[in-house]
Amino acid sequence: MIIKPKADTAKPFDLIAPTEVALLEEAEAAAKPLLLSDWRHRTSEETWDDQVASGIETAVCMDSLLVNGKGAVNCWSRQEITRHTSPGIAPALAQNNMVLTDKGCFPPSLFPILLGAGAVTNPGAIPPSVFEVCTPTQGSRETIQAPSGKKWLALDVISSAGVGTFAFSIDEHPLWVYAVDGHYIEPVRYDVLTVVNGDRYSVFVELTNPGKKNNFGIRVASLALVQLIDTTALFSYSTKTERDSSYKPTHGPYTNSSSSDIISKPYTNRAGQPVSPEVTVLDHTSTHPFPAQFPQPAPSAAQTFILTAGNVGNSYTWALNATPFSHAAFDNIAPLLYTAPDPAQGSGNLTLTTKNATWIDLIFVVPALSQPPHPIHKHGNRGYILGAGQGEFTWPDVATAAAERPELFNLVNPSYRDGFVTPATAQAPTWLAVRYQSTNPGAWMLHCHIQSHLTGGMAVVILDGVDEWPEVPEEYQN
Ligand SMILES: [Cu+2]
Repeated sequence: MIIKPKADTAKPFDLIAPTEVALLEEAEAAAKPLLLSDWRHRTSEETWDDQVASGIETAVCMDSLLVNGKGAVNCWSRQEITRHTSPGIAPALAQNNMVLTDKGCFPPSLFPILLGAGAVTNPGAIPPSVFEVCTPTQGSRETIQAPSGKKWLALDVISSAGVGTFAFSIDEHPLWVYAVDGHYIEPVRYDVLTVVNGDRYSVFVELTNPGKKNNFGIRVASLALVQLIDTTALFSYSTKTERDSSYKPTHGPYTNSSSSDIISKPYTNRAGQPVSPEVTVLDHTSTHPFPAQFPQPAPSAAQTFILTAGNVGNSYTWALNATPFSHAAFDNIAPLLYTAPDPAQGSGNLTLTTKNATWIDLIFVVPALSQPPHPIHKHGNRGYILGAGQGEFTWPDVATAAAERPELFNLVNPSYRDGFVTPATAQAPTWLAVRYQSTNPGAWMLHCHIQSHLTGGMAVVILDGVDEWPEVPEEYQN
């Protein structure tokens, strides 16, 4: 489903190529979707049962990455697994005389060690196909064919991943990012995008690569420490050498290791890491809305919620705000929308209450070490990413923090998104500050977009603008 902007919406295309605005508009109107996803052969129910039986988050080990639903299981050689094992996890593996499995995953027996004393786990309850045995498959490969004779192609890069954070790039083609999460930004040009679950990046690709190559790799590699996995799709177009005999469209069965028809130069290696210091990588906060729209002077927050995120008890139970969200318990009560809470009643760990038209600060604090980034998603409206930092969030609110550490905040033109990624924790806790205006009265989920974290309880409900909730008509009440 493509939602087009209103006709009078200002577009930032003259900041990309002032003399080619019409060409860019034409490309935008013909934008092609590029859905990135991860694929697991076990169903969600089987995965949940594996997790309960083993006490280990088995959902994190995938079978393949897909581009527009196409791909194949691709088993890396032992040499490639060894070469690309992240320095972030190599010492823990070496200390315990372990290596990544044939699927490129953490060995299940590493989890009890990472979880520490008190964790009740049973790695033996996990079928070998989940973490260890890699069985290659044949599959199809997506080809993005740019129309010939055009200067620009627009792609909507969408992550529908359950788990993975991806490094995304097109060989030899920098990406002009002009919209994120369905909102125009001041255009920025990068070689590689870091794409988390639920992200939408609209990009222009300039079709002017000199030379005679016509096939370029579209690279998608997981950045999660927990698994080495990648895929390659094909980007193909005709330049003026349209009848060049070297141009051979490729079709038919495909495994990732058979990408010998792609001879273009990648920006990233198979672990998603830049191949040289010159390669530029877009991170999640370095996009700024076009036109600038954050009110000046910055509004002050009527309420600040400090949410403590992380594992609770075992590796598959999660909380966004100290208490795991029980989907079953919320299924068994009357919908929260039916009764507007008393604004004076305040908030609990799992239901936050706001008044309409007020500005709200959400501070996500990740106190535990060795945590992955959490792509937090808010339903109902977007928010501004004001700042992030390493170490404890020791202040009562953003105003106090920004007065003391102004370099950690952007209160002028902050990134405007509906997903907000907490920084990964290594040796220190981290935090992320988001501000939004409560303008959409209703009961909205705020949750981690990693599917297994959401299933494991990493969610709260925000009851926005409760002072403006309408009466629910009686025929719906009963
Ligand atoms: Cu998460």
